[in-house]
Amino acid sequence: MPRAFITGITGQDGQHLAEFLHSKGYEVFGMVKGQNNPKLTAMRDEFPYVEPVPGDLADLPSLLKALESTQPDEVYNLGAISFVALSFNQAELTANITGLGVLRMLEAVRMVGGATNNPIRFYQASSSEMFGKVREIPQTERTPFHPRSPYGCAKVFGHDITVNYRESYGLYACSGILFNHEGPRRGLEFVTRKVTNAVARIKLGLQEELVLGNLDFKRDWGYAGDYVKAMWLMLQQDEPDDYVVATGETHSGEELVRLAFEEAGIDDWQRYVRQDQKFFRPAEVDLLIGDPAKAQDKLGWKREVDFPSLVKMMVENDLRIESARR
Ligand code: GDR
Repeated sequence: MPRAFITGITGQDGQHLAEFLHSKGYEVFGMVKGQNNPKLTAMRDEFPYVEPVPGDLADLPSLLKALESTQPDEVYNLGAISFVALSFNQAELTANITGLGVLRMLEAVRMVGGATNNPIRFYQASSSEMFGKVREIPQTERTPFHPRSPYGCAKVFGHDITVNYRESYGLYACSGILFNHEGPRRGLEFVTRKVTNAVARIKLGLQEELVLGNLDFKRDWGYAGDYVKAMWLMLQQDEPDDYVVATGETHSGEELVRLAFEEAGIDDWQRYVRQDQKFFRPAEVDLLIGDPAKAQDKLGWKREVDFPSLVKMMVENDLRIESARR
């Protein structure tokens, strides 16, 4: 049975990846931080096959112990402070966890190593936020980075140090540059889920308005369930490499809002939406659109869920959840 170790197991991608690897016959270990972490109980209920392992990306000895005790074949580093807006307020913490956390995990992988004929394979969750103020359209693996937030800066460090460990020590280390990926498991702080949840609540008469920040942005949005398959495929190749994972399409914030309201049968969405400065960021990423050609050609990866189907899936899910709460 192959063994996978995942950081960020309680997040959206950790859940999808655990489910996917379990279906492939993996033994799945999930790193859980803190004392009496409230997310642990929920994880045990929903994913009983995931074995929790204590550890923290801020603490190298804990990572060493975690890898020594689990002896994984594959390590997926999905753990991070992942909310861009929060990173402006907690920049140092973001640099420590989202940036230096990658270095600590790589160092643990290098030191624990794995069997000589079967060294540990490492996946780093890199992000389209590294492109920030984009230098090229569409963005590829060769597009220069220009991050626009402490989060983006930390992810650039994580990406570069992953490439550096591969080149310096011959680690099988891959960096997946994933564009935005969403779904029913997305946290309510992110714009897609915030919108679909508010739409459901407005439809059911539980909420009167939806307050947002800047809507003049464009994102390449895909479905998280599709994207975790690309992570796994990267670690099954002969050689480690870096890949952009994206849909190749871009949609505006306004389009997202309109579609979500329409999905719930509400056409006059402007009546319900208000903008507030408090949701604007000090610097914005205006336009992201990725070119997934390399992932398609070399990994044979392709997205299954398109943007309208994604919005529909999320609105339907929130209508179900919110109706049950009524
Ligand atoms: P992003 O996702 O920053 O792209 O990073 P998010 O959904 O937070 O923001 C997308 C865009 O929406 C605008 N926006 C708002 N965003 C939020 N969260 N709340 C609002 O009320 C709101 N109003 C407008 C934002 O300004 C932004 O332009 C996500 C994260 O998952 C990262 O961890 C990941 O690396 C990247 O995607 C790829």
